[in-house]
Amino acid sequence: MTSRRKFIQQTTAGAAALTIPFNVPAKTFRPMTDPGALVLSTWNFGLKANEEAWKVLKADGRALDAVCAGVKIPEADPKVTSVGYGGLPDRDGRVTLDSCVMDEFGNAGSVCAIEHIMHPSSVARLVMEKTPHVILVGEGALQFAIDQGFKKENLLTPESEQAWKNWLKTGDYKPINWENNHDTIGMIAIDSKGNLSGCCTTSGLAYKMHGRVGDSPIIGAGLFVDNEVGAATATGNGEYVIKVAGTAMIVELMRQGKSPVEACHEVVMRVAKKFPDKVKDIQTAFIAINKHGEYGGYALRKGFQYAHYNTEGFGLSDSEFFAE
Ligand code: SD4
Repeated sequence: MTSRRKFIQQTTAGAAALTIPFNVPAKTFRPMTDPGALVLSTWNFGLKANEEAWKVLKADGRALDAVCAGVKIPEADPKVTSVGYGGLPDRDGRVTLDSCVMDEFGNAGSVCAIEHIMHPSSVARLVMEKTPHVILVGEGALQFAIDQGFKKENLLTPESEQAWKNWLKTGDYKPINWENNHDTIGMIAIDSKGNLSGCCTTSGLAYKMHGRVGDSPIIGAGLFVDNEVGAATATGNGEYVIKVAGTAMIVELMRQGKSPVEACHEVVMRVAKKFPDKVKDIQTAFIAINKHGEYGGYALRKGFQYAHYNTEGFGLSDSEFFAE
C-alpha cells in the first residue's frame, strides 16, 4: 500500500555549531496543503509505526486508536532495542518499560518501570480508561496489567542479554552516551475530525539505575496534548526533558502563536542555555503538531529524524538541530 504513495525525503539544514546565538527563529516547517489527518513519530522506525497508525486515520478512525496501534509495532520488534520487547535492560539486567497516552479530552494514563509486559502503551491506555488514576508504577502496574488479562513475558532477548553482559565487563555507567542508547517512540496524531492524541513508549536509557523513570511516561514531559492547541512528544535524555517541562511548554508556546518548529526550538534552547556543559553529551529532541496541521521538530544534537504520514504521502525528515 505504501509503495504507491510518494516518499517524501525532507532534509532541513542543520543549525550546527555550538556558537549559534540563542533564540534564533527556526524555519517554519511546510504547512499541510490539506489539513486532514496526520501522524508524526520519532526516529526512522516511526515509518513502520506510522504505516500502522495511518490505517486507522485513513479510515476516519480516532487519533488515539491510531497512535495506540502504531506504537505497538516497535514495542513488539526485538530489533528495536530501546522500546518494549528486546529493549536493553537496566544495570541489574531487568527490562523496565515506561509509557503514557493522552487523548483529545485531556485524559491521560501512564505506567512507569513496568516489567514483563510487551505492550506497556496498552496498559497505560487502560489506566486512563479504567482507573481513577493517571500513573501506576512497578509492581502495581504489573498487577493491574495481569488483572486486565495481559500475559507475563520475558522481554530480555538473547541479544539484549548479551549486550548487557558485555556492558557488565566494565559496568561503566554513562547514561550520557546517547548515540547508541536511545530510540523512544513518541507518536502524535490528528485525525480527520481534527482531534489530537499521543502516545510515548520506551525501555528508557540502557543500563539505567533500577527504578529510574525518564520523561516518556510523564505527562507534560515526554508527551502533552491539548486539543485546542496541539500536541508534542519527546525523545533523548529524559532528565533534561523533565527539567524544562518539555512538551507541556511546547504546547503552551504554540498556544501563544509559535509554530511547531519554533516552539520545539525554543524549548531545546532552554536545555542548551540551562545546561551548556551537557550539550556535548546528551540529546533532547521534540516533535509537535498544531491544530492547523503544521508540524515539525527540533533537536539539541544532529542525527534526530522524525517520520510523518498524511494524505500527501509518508516520509522521514532530518530534524533541524542546535549542535553537531
Ligand atoms: C528516557 N527519553 O528514558 C527516554 C529515552 C529516549 O531516545 O528517548 N531515548 O529518558
